[in-house]
Amino acid sequence: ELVSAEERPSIDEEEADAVTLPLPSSSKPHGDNVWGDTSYFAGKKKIQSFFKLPNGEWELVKILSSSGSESLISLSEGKALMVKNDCLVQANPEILDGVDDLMQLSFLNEPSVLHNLQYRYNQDMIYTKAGPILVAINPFKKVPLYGDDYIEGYRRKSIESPHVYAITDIAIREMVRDEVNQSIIISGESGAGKTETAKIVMQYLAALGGGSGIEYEILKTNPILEAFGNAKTSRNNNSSRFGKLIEIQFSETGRISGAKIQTFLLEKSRVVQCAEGERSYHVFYQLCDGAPRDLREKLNLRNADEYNYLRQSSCFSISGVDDAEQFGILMEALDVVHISKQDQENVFAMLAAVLWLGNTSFTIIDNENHVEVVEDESLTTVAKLLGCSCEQINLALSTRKMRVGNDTIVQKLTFSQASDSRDALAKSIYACLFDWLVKQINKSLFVGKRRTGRFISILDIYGFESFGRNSFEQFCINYANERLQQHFNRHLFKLQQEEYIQDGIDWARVDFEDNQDCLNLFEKKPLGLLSLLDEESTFPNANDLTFANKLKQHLHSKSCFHGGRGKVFTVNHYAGEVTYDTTGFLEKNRDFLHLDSIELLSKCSCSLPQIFATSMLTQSEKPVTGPLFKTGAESQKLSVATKFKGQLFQLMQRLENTTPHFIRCIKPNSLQSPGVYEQGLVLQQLRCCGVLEVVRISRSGFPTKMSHQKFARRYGFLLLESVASHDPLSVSVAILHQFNILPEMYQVGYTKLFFRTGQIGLLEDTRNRTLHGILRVQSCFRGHQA
Ligand code: AD9
Ligand code: MG
Repeated sequence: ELVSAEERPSIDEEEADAVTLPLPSSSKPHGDNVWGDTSYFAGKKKIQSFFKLPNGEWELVKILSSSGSESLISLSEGKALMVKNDCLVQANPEILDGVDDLMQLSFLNEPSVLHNLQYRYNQDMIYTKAGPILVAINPFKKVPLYGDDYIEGYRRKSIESPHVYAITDIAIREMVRDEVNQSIIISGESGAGKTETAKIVMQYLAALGGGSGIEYEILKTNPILEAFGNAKTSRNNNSSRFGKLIEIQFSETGRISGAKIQTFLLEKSRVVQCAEGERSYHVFYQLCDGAPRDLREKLNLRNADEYNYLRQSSCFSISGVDDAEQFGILMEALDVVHISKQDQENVFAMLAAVLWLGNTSFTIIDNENHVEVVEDESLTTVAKLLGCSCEQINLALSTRKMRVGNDTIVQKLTFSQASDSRDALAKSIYACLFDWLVKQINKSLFVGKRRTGRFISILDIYGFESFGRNSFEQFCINYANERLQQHFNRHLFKLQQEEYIQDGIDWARVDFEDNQDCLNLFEKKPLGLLSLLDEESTFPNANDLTFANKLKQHLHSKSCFHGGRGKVFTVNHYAGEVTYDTTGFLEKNRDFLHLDSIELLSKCSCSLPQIFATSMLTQSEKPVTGPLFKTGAESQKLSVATKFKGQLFQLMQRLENTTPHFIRCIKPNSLQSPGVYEQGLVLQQLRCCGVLEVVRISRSGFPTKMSHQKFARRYGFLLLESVASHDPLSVSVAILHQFNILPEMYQVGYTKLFFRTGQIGLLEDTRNRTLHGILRVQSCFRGHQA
């Protein structure tokens, strides 16, 4: 029950202290233990506290007695211990254990947040709000939180605990209410649960906006993209090796009308090489295990362990996964998205061609190490699957045509050059196949006329990566994450604060970590990481070492950059330092496919290789802003990094025009096991994605806002007494008074009203109840008339 400001009892000093943030104003969000300000502990009798154990984990302990600078605490196994007060960090009262929004915690130190999340996680409450964002901790087991009953519960708002469904519901409502496109941005480490979360979002959207049947098609894109774009890695048995943005389109009546998928940076290298214990893309194993007999014969298929590309990592199966069964699911899904049987067979033929290509071998034909392709079953099968002759393949892989003046000369390749060109061809066929499939799916999901309304985009993109050895892939991924982090910062911190200031409301600035310096390090022209990489990639005699030296020469003065010995350099990312090894950078960035190979594909009699060749050639003819590389005698193409940067800019532009909703996925352990919660691992992820700062800023701010006009229009009809003046501001203020909204719960700006969390919810409830009542009365009335 709300009481007006006058009636409220005054809060005495001691109580007021307990509800304010225990944060010294100078504390910085990052760094060790900055949240654990123990001065608040000193001299106060609090019952619970956190004590750091020798293994670095925090334990919740009881304070038995406290004097001066020391306290007697009781540990879980019943032991009592005398410790210095500065080893203790203030815990929240038990009544706050497991609150569903971290904003409700009185003490927002790291151990308190960790404890709260763990408390919930132990009871399968894997979702927790952190102010405006949703934190999702991977349960690594089936949790009873999904399905029709839950969907219905969230739709009718009879269930209130934080959930992916709840955040998706908000996105739908805001799309309709504000007529603004929405985005749901899911981030987190590999294995944290992004892809599963994206599917849960889609499930809810399909349930609420379904009806036309297209939602079923949209859901069926998941098994297809996962078969072709996911693989078992050491971190996740179903790791997405590409980024994905799926835009779900709605008609004006709120029904799903179509969808569009955009993918980013597929990890091509996995097709020809993968680490011990990992696998190549799922689809290869599914095909080898699950293809029906006639398809096996047509494609001359063998078992997975007979293909070099699959054999090298000595891992063929994933526990709990039946690849043959998955193949059935894949074929069914391909039917649903209208890929014809003929096209499906063509797709499988390309997969088989890639596998057989990996089995082709070379013989040395002269004493200069030049080679020819061995004419064996592998070669004849590839030729048959692509629709060309063995000799054409031999020429494409073992020689290179060069332009010298007006003449074309043919140069023979060495063993390692020929192996590289074979692998490059295999990678290109696979990458083109992936792009072609996405294009076909998009055709099936897009019907021009239906696309008149709004959309909700779901972004599932690889999170920040830092491994023992970091290569070009991590370089691109982490760059993408810097951009996303800036988007996140801008929305949650910058825009919010700027808006407060512009609207003239009372607001004490809160500092946040700005990553602009790091983005500049990547993007500055001509002396940024990407420009220097592109420049070095155009020099024929450059190598990974000259590239590393060039970076050190030009960037040594930048605060986010540190040169290392030899081929390494370190970038100070928002989420921590990462040391990159430049080995392979230039080659991966150039991503050569020799014109000879493109020509080979263009001359094949099968349709897909021809399409791939055309797309490779036209891609290079597009107007470009970055440097061009010669891929062979004449063809030119964009560098991988430049293309990726372009895609990212486009992505950011698209997201910029939407209302974002953020879901941060957290991996509780590295074992992929249920029930294990490693505090250190969780803490590091919470720091990386700024969860704690978000809570801090949201709690001290006014996260909900509405213009005076909109507010007056939306709630004006609830006024019981007429207002003297009808201008929106007066009406708004009258509403606020009528509902006894406490003065500290809102701020009146020049153009907008700003509210603390939860306040608008009260008004919305009343509005909905009133509208419901009016509708009921009207329908009763109509019933009587009839
Ligand atoms: V990667 O960056 O693509 O390597 P993701 O996408 O973050 O990664 P993914 O969604 O694939 O992780 O989740 C990894 C595994 O965790 C899944 O295969 C499930 O076994 C498990 N998982 C994730 N979320 C849930 C869930 N809500 N319920 C049950 C889950 N299991
Ligand atoms: Mg994934």
